Amino acid sequence: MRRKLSTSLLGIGLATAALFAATGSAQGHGYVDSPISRSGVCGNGSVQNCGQIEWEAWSVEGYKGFPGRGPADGQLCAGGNGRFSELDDPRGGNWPATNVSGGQSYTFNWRIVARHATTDFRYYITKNGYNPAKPLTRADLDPQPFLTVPFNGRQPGATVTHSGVLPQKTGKHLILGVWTVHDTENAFYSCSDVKF
Ligand SMILES: [Cu+2]
Repeated sequence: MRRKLSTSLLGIGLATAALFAATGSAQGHGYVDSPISRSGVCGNGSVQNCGQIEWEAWSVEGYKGFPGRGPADGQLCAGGNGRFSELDDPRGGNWPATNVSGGQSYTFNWRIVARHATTDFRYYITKNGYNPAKPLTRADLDPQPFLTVPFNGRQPGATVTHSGVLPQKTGKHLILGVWTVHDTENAFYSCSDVKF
């Protein structure tokens, strides 16, 4: 009886590992871990009840071409993926936020699980007067990214680090990082809550 139970548990474990491996190779990608993104705080357990994203912080993939194309307003942080809709929930403006300073250089970091050939990385930030208790829309963002890092089709490393100067802001803001893949129709979207 005991042996039978442990064998079936082993079977479940192997099935889970196989599923995880398949998902990882087919869809593995990346997310921002500095300043830590919503995917990151869900993945490391510091925020609870995030749903699926807790297990695959790197999977926020949507159509590329933001802001002209890409995910719909209100679905930007989940990259338009309904199964990650918890990322679009503003939680009353209470997502943990990384303290930052306007006008100072900041080191941005992506954790890359699958090193796709890359067009560029772009970083957008919310306008002055942004309300963190509302879902993110294009109208909430400064129209131009404050940092663009062209890759011209090159492959990134497993971690990617960019330095950029943060704009002058006050209070809570959201940084939307967009990693555009060169040879697919897709991009990765990553929302990081910050406080100036
Ligand atoms: Cu990928």
